[in-house]
Amino acid sequence: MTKKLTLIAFLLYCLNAGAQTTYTPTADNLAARENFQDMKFGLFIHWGIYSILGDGEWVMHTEKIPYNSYKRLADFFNPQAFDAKEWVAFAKRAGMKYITITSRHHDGFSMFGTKMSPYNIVDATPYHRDPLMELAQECQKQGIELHFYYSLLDWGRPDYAFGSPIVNGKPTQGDWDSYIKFMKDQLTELITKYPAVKGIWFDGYWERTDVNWHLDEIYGLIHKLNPAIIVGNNHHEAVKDGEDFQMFEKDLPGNNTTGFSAKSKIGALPLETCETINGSWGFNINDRSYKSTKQIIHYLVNAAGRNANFLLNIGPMPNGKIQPEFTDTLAIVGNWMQKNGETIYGTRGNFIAPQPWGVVTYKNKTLYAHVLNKPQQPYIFLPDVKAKITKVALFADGSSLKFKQQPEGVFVYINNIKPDAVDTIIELTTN
Ligand code: JFZ
Repeated sequence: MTKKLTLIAFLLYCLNAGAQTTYTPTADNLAARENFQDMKFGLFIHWGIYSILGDGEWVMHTEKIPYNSYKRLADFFNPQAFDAKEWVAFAKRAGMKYITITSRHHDGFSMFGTKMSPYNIVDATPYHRDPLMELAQECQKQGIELHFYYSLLDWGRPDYAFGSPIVNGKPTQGDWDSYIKFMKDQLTELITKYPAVKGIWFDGYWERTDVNWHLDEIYGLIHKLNPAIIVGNNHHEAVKDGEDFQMFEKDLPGNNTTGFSAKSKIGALPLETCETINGSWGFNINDRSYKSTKQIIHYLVNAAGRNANFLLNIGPMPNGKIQPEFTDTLAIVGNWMQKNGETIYGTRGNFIAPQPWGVVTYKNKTLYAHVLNKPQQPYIFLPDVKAKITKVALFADGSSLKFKQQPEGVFVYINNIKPDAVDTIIELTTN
């Protein structure tokens, strides 16, 4: 009996393992993944016609606005103050290496010039310009990567069939094949028309787990058009075949404070976690729960220490400007990155597990211990350091620190140093 069960388990395992090995990333794709991990810090942007209402990107749903009424927002969307050059410069100034922007959110409005639907910024608004094209060109010019967020879920298209109606007037009978084709056509536009797009960030899968999303075809198409594009999906589940990175939402990998990261077992792919600068993704005029520079830096350092990128979100205003609370905070984060970026960019983490006092990143032969919380003891302990440590110094000024290496790990004595208010970085050199 047990033997039989073992055999069945083994066969199931083989089936599963087989399913997971259909996609073989190209060398370019593997290089793109490495590069992605080196970048560490990105800017997430939620911007759409919902921004006008200043109540987040879910406003159509939360305020139960019928689709046909919601669509009128397009008539007033005219972001005259939008300047792609400013946005890209702002991200760079903050120390960010890539931008991930909503090309189409759940409301179904395309923020780019698409031939596949008239419900897009070029054809349906008085603005008549394509901000994503301007952004793509500017990113290329200023040397920063661009990724597109793309919603699988659509709150208005008649061919998208909902499991249960959420928004008034939303169709429940759809034409699934037509909808899948529509998405493929739009993704083809996004990948072939916009210069230097390096990633696609899917969302909305969780709205219908009972349908066939044809992810194999969608991912296959993306990789056929450009094998180096990295694909991720915010499905809150274990990574699926054809994906190139794994994402976490509002949680550091391994944590589950949100309740929806339970099924996100950490896999072997590059990791990314996203979080909001206040409490909202899309512009929210009444949200003043701004995170401090210290909170943001800690999030970034904690992510890096867990081998993950940090994608920090802002919701620009409907006029195209970024509110000063965000630019002020991120300028300070940028100053910190200018000084300390060496201990973040290009590093890897999780070589030493997160400790009560903080985390460790490493690059080449150097370990960077980030002391985020003052330890009770006069020392910090780094377990499992097998390489011989030849020197330990304070990263800020290079002054040497006393240390003791044992088979179990390294003790670094920090009782004589003035701790940094944000992050005391200690550099350990190995031979
Ligand atoms: C999703 C979007 O719905 C949201 O608007 C934003 O774009 C964010 C980055 O991603 O957020 C979700 C998605 C699913 C759940 C929670 C938040 N969920 O299933 O609990």
